[in-house]
Amino acid sequence: MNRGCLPLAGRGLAVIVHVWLATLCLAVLVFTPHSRAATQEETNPFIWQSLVERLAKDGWDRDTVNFLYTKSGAVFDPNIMGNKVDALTERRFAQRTQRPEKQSDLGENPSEIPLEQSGYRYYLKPWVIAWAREYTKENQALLERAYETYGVPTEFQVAILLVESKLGSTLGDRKAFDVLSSMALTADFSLLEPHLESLTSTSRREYAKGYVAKRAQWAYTELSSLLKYASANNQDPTTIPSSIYGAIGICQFIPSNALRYGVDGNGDGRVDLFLLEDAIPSLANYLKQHGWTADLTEDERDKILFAYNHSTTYVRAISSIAVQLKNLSDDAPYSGGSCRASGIRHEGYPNQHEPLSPRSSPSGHFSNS
Ligand SMILES: [Ca+2]
Repeated sequence: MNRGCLPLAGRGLAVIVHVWLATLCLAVLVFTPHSRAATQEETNPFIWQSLVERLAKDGWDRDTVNFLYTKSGAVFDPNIMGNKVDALTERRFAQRTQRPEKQSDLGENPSEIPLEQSGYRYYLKPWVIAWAREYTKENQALLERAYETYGVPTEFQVAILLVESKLGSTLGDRKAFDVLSSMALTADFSLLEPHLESLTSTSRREYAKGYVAKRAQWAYTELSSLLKYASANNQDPTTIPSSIYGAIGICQFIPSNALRYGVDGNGDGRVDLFLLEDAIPSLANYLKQHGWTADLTEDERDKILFAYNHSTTYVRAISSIAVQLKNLSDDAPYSGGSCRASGIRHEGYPNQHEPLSPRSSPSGHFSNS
C-alpha cells in the first residue's frame, strides 16, 4: 500500500464528510424517521470497530472512517462471503470423495459447454446483438477514439461492456462500501463461522478458514482502494453501486483497477467509471496494459480476456459476440482486427476481476482482480 498518499486521501474524504454532515442534519430536520425492526448487526454500533481501527492504522482519519460507517448505516452481510465459502467447500470436498467412475459423468471441462447452453446465452440472442450494434453506432466516436489510442477493436470493447453491465444498464444492486466492508470484516473468522453450513469436519473448517483469510485480505485491499478512488474523485464512497463482489462502473472494475487503469476520458479531472466517456477508455486502457496489440494471436487475445474475467466460457462468449458485431459492421466504416470465436485454454492466470472463484453467472460476478 502506498501510504504516502493516504493522508491526502483522508483530507479529501474529510471535506466530503463535512458536506455530508450538513446534509444529514438537514435530513434529520426534514424527515421524521419511523422505527423499524433492526437486525442484530444494525443495533451493534461496534460491529465495524476492528475495520475502523485497521483503516486508521493504515493512515485514514479515524473520525472520518467512523462517520462513514455511521452515516451509511452499513449492515454486515456475512452471506456474501459465506455463500461463496460454503459453495467452494462443498465443491472441493465433493471432488475429493468422488468415485473415479463418476468423474467422467460430470460434463468435464466447463469450457466445452456450448455457449447456447451456458449462462451467456442471453448475450448471443439476435436482438441483443442488434442492440449492441446500435449501441456501437451511437457511441462510434468514443469507441473509435479508444481504438485509435489503445488499439482495442470496437467490437471487443462493446462485447465486454455488454456482458459486464448490459451496456451500462445494470450496474449492480449492492453498494461497494458495504460489500467490501462485509467481506473484509470476515478476517475475524468468528463473525462468519456461525453463518457457514459446510463446516462438517475439521478439514473442511481448516480449508474454509484458509480461504476466508485470503479473501478477507483481498477485500480489505479493495476497500482501501475504493476509499482512495472516491477521495480522488470527490465521491461519497458509501453510495457507489456495485456487483455482489464490489465491481463498479460500466466496465465493472474492482476498485484497485479503477485506480490503476482508470482514465479521465472527458478531461474533467475525475475518473468516473459510471460515465461512458471515462469507462470506455478505461476498459481499453486495461486491455492494452495487459498486452493488447494489433497483431495478437488468438491465444494471446484469449489470455488477455481471461485476465479480465477468469472464465473460459466468458472468453468464448466475448469472442463470439465480437465476431457477430464485426460481421454486422462489414457494411459500414468500422475499425477492428479480425477475430474468431475460439475454444478455450489458459487456466490459472491472475484475474483482473476479483479472484474468489469462477463467476456463477454472467452478471454480478467476480470482477477483475
Ligand atoms: Ca472524467
